[in-house]
Amino acid sequence: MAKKYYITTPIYYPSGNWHIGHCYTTVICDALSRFHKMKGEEVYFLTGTDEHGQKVEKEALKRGITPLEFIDPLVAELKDTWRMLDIDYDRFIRTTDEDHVKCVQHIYQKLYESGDIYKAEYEGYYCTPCEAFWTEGQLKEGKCPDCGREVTRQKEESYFFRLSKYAPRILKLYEDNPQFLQPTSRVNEMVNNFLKAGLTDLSVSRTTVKWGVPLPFDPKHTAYVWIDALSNYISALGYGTGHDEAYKKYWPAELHLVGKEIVRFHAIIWPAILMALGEPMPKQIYGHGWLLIGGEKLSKSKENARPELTDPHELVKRYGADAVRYYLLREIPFGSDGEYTTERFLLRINADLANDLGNLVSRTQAMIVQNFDGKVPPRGEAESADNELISMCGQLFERVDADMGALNAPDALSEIFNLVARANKYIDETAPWVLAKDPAQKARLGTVLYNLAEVCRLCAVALKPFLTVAPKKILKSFSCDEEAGFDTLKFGLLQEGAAVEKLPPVFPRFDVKKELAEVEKMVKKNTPSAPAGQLPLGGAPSGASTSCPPPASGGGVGVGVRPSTKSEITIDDFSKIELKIGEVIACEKVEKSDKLLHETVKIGDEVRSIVSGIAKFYTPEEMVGKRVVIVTNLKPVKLRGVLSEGMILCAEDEKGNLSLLSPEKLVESGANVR
Ligand code: ME8
Repeated sequence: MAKKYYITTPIYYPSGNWHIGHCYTTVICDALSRFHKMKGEEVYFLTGTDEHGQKVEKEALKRGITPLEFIDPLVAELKDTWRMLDIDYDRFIRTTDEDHVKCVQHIYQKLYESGDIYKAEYEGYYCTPCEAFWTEGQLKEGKCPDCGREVTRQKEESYFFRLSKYAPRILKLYEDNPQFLQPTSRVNEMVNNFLKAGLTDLSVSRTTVKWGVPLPFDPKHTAYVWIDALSNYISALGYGTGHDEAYKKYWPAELHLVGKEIVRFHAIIWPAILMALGEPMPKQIYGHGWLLIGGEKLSKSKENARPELTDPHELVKRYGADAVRYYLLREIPFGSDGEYTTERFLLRINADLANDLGNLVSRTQAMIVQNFDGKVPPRGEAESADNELISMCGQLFERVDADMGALNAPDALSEIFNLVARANKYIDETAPWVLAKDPAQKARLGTVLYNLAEVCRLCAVALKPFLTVAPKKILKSFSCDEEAGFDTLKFGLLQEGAAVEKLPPVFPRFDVKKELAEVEKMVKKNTPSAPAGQLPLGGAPSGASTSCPPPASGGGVGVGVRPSTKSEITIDDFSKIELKIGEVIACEKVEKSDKLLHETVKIGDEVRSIVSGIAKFYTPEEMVGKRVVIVTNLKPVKLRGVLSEGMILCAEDEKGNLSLLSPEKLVESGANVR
């Protein structure tokens, strides 16, 4: 029997002004869903919209229309965004769907009958944008601790869910199933910020909000939007509706992928509801990071989501669905935040898609057309120069599968593009244009071109879950089945003699300067006062480019360089220092230190722990995603008990301010610095 794979995105608030950050969760889920489908699994991929609640009620009232008249066009726009990005979901659920409403009422009725829901009076604070309840003690300076906005005081009759009762079972759930909540940092957050202190019962109904699901046992109350919303994961499968075949087949979900700000609803409230219902737990909740602009979450409410720069429709129209999907899947280290700028986006797609993959395909096809009349040449005998390339092809699926098993699309793509890079190097090593001049080398030329065509085919198949346009074009141009699955990821299946068509460039190469100038012009036209330096166009977040300093000991931190006076060294002395580019994939403060940050840095395939004395100049959030220069052969030391396996370099000004050194262009982590 085929393995089942049920995967969900959160359901989106119909807020409109969809930005590229909204697309992040859904594009990853789509890639995972396509990947598992290609493995032959029975996949159910769910997404949708979260339509009830005070926010919508107020917006509709303001416009003098009904909530549905307000929501419907926004839902249509979101569906259109998913169509443009080739999101292939199995169901788009709306919390206004009849079967969903029926399921929510069933859940409330069941919990009311079992005594897990009881009536009392709610007194506390409510954040409407987050649709979250807070006690006075939880507020930060009187504002919502999550988003920092105003809260309103509420006092009303309400039904409560006995959340407090489930705290010990939730803690045990985390302990017994380390995979349940990932990455592990989110477990610490849940335990330290919420569970340790004990949970209070949760107000789960409102009498002041009319736009919601009426409670079956007391219809003047409507359901709390988070219980309504979370229930979508099982209502979509027919739970509680009398038609629950899909529920029996697919539940428990393999994965709820959500943004990190909504982990607490998914990792505390949702398990407690399921426990109260006596239903099994989802296998994993993964709280991913955010797309940032200038170090802040890209967000409509923060007004950093500029349509000219971040509207997915505009981006897809200008650069294509593959480019947007590729950027989202490749650029942001999974689990961490990642800075979004137009420049980074363009550099990434130019470097990987247009240069590396695009050139490999077009060079291979051009040489086959020129030398073999547009037919795949005979494979011939492999020589030792071919071994490494062929062996990488043999390992491709296994490696990509391991990365996708860990939900790590950036690493999976990096495996595929390592093969592309190896093939481009193979072209330089075997110099087919030289072979082509010597008729005695025709068979060898055929073998080289066969191998290259095979790499193109294999990479196209492996890329199908991630990109939806170009891989099919590439497969078709080599006369291969566009619907090919992973069973075809074996070296040597390409048919000798099959027709090869020379494609026009599969990925256009964008002129970065020109694009940036055009985008800036558009922004300025729409907001003449926009200060150019604050637009997310350039390489680093505004106001926070590169920096860092050292504690005295060997490990850890950057060196301030002054025009000075150390004794002369020879080039041999200098060459003893190994410098590489690293990418900061996670960062946190070192406990009890106001100077030190602890970074996790990816250097090529290696991940290292580094401690740096830069906490006064950079926040951990600013550090994540930065590419920095690292001394990699420094003897490891422990700083405040934390291992430091290298030093991040910084410039230091006269006042002792530190600024990180970063490569001026986008350079892969692991690159040598010399
Ligand atoms: O939270 N970077 O809906 P939502 C990455 N309705 N992801 C981002 C992002 C950014 N800058 N901005 C938004 C809700 N997202 C609830 C969910 S589920 C039962 C109810 C992601 O429209 C965000 O993290 O505010 C979340 O995963 C998704 O967009 C929907 O957010």
